[in-house]
Amino acid sequence: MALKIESGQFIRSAVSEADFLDDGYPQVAFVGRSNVGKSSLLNRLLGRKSLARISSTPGRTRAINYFLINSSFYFVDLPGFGYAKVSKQVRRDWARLTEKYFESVSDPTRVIQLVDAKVGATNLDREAAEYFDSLGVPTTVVATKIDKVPRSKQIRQLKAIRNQLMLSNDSALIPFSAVRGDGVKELWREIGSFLQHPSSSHQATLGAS
Ligand SMILES: Nc1nc2c(ncn2[C@@H]2O[C@H](COP(=O)(O)OP(=O)(O)O)[C@@H](O)[C@H]2O)c(=O)[nH]1
Ligand SMILES: [Mg+2]
Repeated sequence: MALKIESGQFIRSAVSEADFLDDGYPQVAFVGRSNVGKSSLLNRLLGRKSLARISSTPGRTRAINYFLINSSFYFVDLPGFGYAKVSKQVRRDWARLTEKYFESVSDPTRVIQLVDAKVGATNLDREAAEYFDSLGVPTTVVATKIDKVPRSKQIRQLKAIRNQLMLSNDSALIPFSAVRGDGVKELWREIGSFLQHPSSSHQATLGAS
């Protein structure tokens, strides 16, 4: 069943913990390296070009951007990590904000981790996957820009990403193209099943520590 987007609304940018939202709505958090295709994916999922563009306006690329969808759940656009052009200090600040987000959020959270299908999973992607795993946050991996990988190489490339991220065989790896629309239905299905049964494993893990 495809979720119908009735409304999507930019709520706020958070640059520090004080601005985080934790008000009872489930949160679907999107993460990935800069340039991985996150804005394009969000635009494609929401069918609203103007929404994800908000995240790329100056001052907001390093922030956590919250969008309220259908007045019932959040899309949380986390800052892109591993952007080569920024200083180490700025990179650390980004990592810190993301860590603070996961440490403080108590609402059910699901991570959608984006990996570039053509580039494959980098060390940073792998570190991120290990981090979410250590937190016990359920993660769905999306291989973006699949249209850039020749059909004959897709299976091999997806398998490589699985290995690099040490994904178990039963966890989803969704090939996605913002250009062609591949994977849109599959990703909405994943998000929809999370929203129907928001997992409590994240809180259980955090509560235990
Ligand atoms: N061929 C192709 N290019 C894409 C796709 N998604 C994004 N891109 C391109 O990749 C670049 C980065 O995309 P963007 O969505 O801004 O990435 P972000 O930095 O993660 O938000 C842009 O030039 C996009 O046009 C895709 O599915 N297929
Ligand atoms: Mg972007």
